[in-house]
Amino acid sequence: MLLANTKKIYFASDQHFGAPTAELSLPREKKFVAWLDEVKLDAEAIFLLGDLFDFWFEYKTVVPKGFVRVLGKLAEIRDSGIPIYFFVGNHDLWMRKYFETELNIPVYHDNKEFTFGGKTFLIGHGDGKGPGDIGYKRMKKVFVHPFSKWLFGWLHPDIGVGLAQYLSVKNKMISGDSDVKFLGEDKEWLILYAKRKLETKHYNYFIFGHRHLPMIKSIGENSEYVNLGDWISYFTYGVFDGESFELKEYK
Ligand SMILES: [Mn+2]
Repeated sequence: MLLANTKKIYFASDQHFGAPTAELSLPREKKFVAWLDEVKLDAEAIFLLGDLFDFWFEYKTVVPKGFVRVLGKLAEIRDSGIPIYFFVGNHDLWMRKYFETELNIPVYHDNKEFTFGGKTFLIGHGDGKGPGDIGYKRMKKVFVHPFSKWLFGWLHPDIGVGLAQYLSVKNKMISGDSDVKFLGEDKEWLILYAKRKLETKHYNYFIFGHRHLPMIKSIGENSEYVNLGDWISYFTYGVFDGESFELKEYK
């Protein structure tokens, strides 16, 4: 994709809507919708890099309550012709076809490469990548196993969703959000993951969420690691104008 020279590509992640409660999440959701209203004016595409919801489980016919403002805004923007891409995070990995069928938004369950304006990007949520994160990796195997999903789907939604929301907020090991301190460039496992990738293939940008730590770090020649931060404490987002990538704070 070559960018028209007035257009931009926007990136945001880790909104965790619904947390810690629906009531307390609502002002953050409204702020994010206001941001979407601004970026739609010059967006060539919008990337959402996961954990949009603090918990999402996709039943065959039932849609979890809440989130109508953000879902409606995404529908409006997508219907206006702007492409939106969604990568699941560790909090909303049970997505199936709802975003695709209802919103016409593709859903990716793993990292994906893109090229914009001649620059190469590796994009994803970032959970379970690189060394470490062992407890979470083990849990993720259970989470994504078809049998667990089938079993969970048989729980009454009021029980299943209630239980999951409780665990999501209470249990940081399960959610994989145990450590939101920067570990240092030599230990930060998403940076190590990106550097390992660079050994076999060059990318200009590695764009991830998950760590909730907004940063841009040079990790090689013409190669940068970007973490988008979150919409809980930082309200940060990425913007690529065809030549360079910037991290900004929405006020
Ligand atoms: Mn997150």
